Amino acid sequence: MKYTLAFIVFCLFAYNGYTQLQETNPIRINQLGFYSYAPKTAIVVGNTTADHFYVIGLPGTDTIYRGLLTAAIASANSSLTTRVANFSTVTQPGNYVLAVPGLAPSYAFRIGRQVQYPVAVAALKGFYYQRASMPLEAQYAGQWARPAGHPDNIVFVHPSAASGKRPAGTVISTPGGWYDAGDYNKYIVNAGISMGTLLSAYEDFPGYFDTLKTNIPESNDKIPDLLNEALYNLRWMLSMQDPYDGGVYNKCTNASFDGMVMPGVTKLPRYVVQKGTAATLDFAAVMAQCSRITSRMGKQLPGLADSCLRAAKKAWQWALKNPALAYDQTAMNKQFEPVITTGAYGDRSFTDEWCWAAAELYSTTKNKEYASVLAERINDTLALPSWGNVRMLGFYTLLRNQAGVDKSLQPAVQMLQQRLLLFADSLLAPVAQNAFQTVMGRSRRDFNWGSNANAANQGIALVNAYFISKNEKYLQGALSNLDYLLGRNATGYCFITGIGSRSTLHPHHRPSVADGIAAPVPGLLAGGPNPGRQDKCPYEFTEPETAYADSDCSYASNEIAINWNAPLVCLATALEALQYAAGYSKP
Ligand code: 9MR
Repeated sequence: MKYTLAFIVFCLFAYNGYTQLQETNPIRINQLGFYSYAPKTAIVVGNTTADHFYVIGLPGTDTIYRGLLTAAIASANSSLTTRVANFSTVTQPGNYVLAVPGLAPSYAFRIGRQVQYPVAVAALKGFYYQRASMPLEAQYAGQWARPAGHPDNIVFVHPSAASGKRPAGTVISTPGGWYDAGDYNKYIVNAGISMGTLLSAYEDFPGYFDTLKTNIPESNDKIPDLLNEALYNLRWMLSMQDPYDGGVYNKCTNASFDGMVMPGVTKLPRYVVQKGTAATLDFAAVMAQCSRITSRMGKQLPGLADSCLRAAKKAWQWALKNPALAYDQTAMNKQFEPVITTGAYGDRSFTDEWCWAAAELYSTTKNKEYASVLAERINDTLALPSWGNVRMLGFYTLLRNQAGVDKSLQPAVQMLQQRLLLFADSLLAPVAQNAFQTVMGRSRRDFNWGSNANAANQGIALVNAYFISKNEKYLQGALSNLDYLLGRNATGYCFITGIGSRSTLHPHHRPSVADGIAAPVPGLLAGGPNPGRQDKCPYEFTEPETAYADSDCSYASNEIAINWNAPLVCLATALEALQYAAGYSKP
């Protein structure tokens, strides 16, 4: 269908005008695009008098679809009002813009198969750019190549971590692993949830990951790249366990944060600090999960599964002797020197870590010892995973590995399935009233430090509900949150560096700030709207869903972190892997 010449001319004019403007486009849309047979929604923000919208094919000016905007919806999470443009009936593969008379057209987007592949692969590659202790070479890192930083082969045992065989000042070696975030420290608690999330993605879709390549140095070996990447961090984690007692240090860290410089510029002393229950149980969980996965890869990874399981069991034993040892950095600093001021990840409740570690160890060994701890925890309340609450990772694992589960646990596992579906239903219930029609934003509490990880983790919970029920409504919810992260949100940003037309450009990420390259390191998920604004930086907008500053000052809304990237990898790869089974794409 052709539309009127006047309208076409208007659109093109507005489009050219728009590309010179830096302000946010009022049409909020997934900036990558849509699977042909999946739901397609854009959100028009602000007061528009037009009632119609148009989907226009590119290149050219053909109006492919004309639709009605809904009535205005007042957002519960800001003072914005929105109108919804649904164009799910457009299925023809191609490139498009969405236009509303009187407004600049949307960014161009694609309809077709594998449309979320760029974000899936970039988010996984993001971990490579976080690697400590090795140079990033141009053939893998492109313009973001850099020398190695933080060798971590001379690391001091901090007085808080002293033990008989390793007194304060002992030198140990804990090289490798990923930098946690925008800073250059390495924290076991946060590595734990990140690894658990990535390894779960692998366990859910091993076939998909067999062929997913990220162009990393290990890409030509016989191991999937997701596992290659995870193993880089796993080997570091193994070195964080005290071999004499099985306890695991909380972190490998500077005393205080490095300045905004490239890795390796500062050569300040590094320490391992205090062992703790959360770190040790998270470690046990990751090692048990990795053992289960790599036990089928004895040829490629000889001995690894056994080493991981031994490390997991040893950590578990230490935790039994120290069942609730919190990492309290303030208290620690009153007692020991040097004072440590880097991130704390100071968790104080451990029932969730016990649950996760028990679930992983049980699923790997089917040993009764772990079953009994699991039985105590299996009816605990469901909550989205976060670094301070990892219970759900244990539940996902249990559901995934329920074949052969002990009879005594079976009724609780059945119930867990039903409870997860109810949890997922509670995520879906408010979507219709949501001004952005996403699961994200069901409550103002969704917008905290690292809010974008909530969006991704909600999506993963829904994917798990889909595994149980095969009900496509859960995947729609998951897709709505991927749309959110890719631009259908109150800020108008795609929150993944290097993806989409208007994405995060100035993350609080030391290499991106210091490397002298205009474009940020790609594939990294910004923290997202956080009205707490703990960084005290200037924010143009301050309401729950708009409190986001694309500025490297803003560590409370614009840092990147491995525990935010990991659920993004998991969500994007799940949808890519499921697109055919769900009928969203035709092979
Ligand atoms: O993600 C963490 C967030 O939940 C906390 O509120 C915040 C303050 O303690 O710390 C965040 O984690 C940071 C960590 O402590 C150090 N590396 C950067 C992390 C992301 O900002």
